[in-house]
Amino acid sequence: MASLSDFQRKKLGYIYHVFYDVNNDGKVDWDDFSCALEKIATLNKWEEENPKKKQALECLQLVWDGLKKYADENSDDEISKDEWYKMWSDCADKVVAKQEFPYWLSSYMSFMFDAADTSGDNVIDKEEFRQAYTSFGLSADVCDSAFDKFSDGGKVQLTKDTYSKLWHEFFLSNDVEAKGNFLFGAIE
Ligand SMILES: [Ca+2]
Ligand SMILES: [Ca+2]
Repeated sequence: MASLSDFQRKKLGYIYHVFYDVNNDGKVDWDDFSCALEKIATLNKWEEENPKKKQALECLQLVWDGLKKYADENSDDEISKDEWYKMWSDCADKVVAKQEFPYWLSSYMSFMFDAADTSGDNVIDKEEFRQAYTSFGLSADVCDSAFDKFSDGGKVQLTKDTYSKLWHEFFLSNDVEAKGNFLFGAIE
């Protein structure tokens, strides 16, 4: 079993709290995905009956089912932080070898990209990034400086390809200088 470095644990612990445990009750369950859906609907100004909201709900249900299947060892419909680390530890080798993420995580990546790209031009600009991530509780300053880091001062556009590359770096890299470390704000 691959074990995670302290740096990887730090990154994974950070996103567990900031982007998965959305309602901040110390565990990850369906309620968190439900909260995330409401945030994303507000961000994109979707009315209750907008078909995009229904599509987003269906996507999040697939993501949650996938996450549960991989991580919820004791089948209590919650992903504890220990289960979260264990899942990452177990899949680290597989992922590194194949450079391929579990399908639920790839779906989630694509979903989060589209959710933040509110103008729909397939690029997340600095303002869209700030709006999306402040809705998850980050400060505007943290968002802006993170954006400058991973976009190399705005030189690299945040397209889906760039996003995917940075996303992989975030989850896999042990390099503290890797740009992908900033994709979700500041790890501290
Ligand atoms: Ca929670
Ligand atoms: Ca569990």
